Amino acid sequence: MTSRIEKVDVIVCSPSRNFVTIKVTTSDGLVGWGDATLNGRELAVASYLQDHVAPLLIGLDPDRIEDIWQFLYRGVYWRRGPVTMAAIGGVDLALWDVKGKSVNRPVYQLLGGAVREKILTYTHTVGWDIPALKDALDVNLARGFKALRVQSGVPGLDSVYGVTQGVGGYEPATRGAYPKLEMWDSGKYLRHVPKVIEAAREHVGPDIELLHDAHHRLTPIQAAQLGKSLEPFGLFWLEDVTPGENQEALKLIREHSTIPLAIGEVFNTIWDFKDLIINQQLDYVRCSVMHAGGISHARRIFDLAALYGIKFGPHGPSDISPITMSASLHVDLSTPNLGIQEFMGYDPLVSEVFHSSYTLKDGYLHPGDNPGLGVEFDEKAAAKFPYAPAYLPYARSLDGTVTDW
Ligand code: EZ4
Ligand code: CO
Repeated sequence: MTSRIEKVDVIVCSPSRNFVTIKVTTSDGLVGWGDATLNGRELAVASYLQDHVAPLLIGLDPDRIEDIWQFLYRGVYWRRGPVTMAAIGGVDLALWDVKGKSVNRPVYQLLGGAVREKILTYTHTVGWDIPALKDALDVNLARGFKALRVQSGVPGLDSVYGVTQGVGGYEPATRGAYPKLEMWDSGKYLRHVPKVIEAAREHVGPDIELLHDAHHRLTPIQAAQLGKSLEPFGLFWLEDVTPGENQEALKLIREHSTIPLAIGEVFNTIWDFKDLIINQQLDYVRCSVMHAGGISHARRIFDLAALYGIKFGPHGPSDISPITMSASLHVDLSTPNLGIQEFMGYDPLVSEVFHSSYTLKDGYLHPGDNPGLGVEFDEKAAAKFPYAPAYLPYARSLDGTVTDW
């Protein structure tokens, strides 16, 4: 007898930071877990799911993942955008988890099986100044990482995205009802960052991959200058140099630099990437597997990229839950054109709620062989950590103008 979706629950919890989790229960008694976290807009996605999606899912056949995806995307007149696509992506993840559990296989086996033994991974390395950065590089090298994202403070600025000044890991969102203001100046950044990357390269030697994220801050010509100035240091990629809305900008950067470009952690669909891919204006597709509509849709983007020799490097920050992290790993393990996987890591409280089967060894991740996605959500533990408003910062330039964070 065909299985049916019997129940859909949406749980928002905050073990150190907010996560939106979907629970799909089937008439066979299977439970699938999906992640639909959108940093700073968690309740919008939760309402989208609870009020508008959950009622539509009841009674559907959970095996029909693609048909449900089409129904939630094409079947709704108002399409695309981060809230919609996180919601659809979350449902997609939960349904893949159900399917894996229904046949007792890890999801990567259903995607064609492993095409590699392990997944090259990079993590964040931050130091407010260059000596602190060198210490942080040593710590991450000792942890076994073969690839490191390098970010530092900028003299004359009090705070910089991606960097903490005190102890403890970097977490971009801060709790409270109002986003924190950070001041920004691209000139100061551009004059300083080549020294940082040069020092990092000197420190780690030629065989460690280094990455850097400009976080949408630059104008096209500033980005071209940055690409040129960082070229001697052999970066694996330079990420999000300009805001994603103006895709023509990357053409200009290409004319001036051979630095590999990664973009798209805020993109949601294949349509956001289409022109960049077919015009070969990027080298790495950066979307998260959940924010780009889940495994079903993200894989289509990665396949399109493969036609052009473009690789993918899924977004893996602390603000997507371990369920998306694991979903990425199943895709990474089974899709030929993987470049690298981001792994920012989580606060220890997160593992009280999310019990994950993936492993990290010598700088490589593996999703493990548990059926489904391999992450179980502990509802009792989650209840101890209720939603707490938290927002990403926003930025103004030194004269007070709102600018891109
Ligand atoms: O700042 O996910 O490459 N990674 C990143 C992230 C983003 C956060 C924003 O919520 O740029 O750390
Ligand atoms: Co980024």
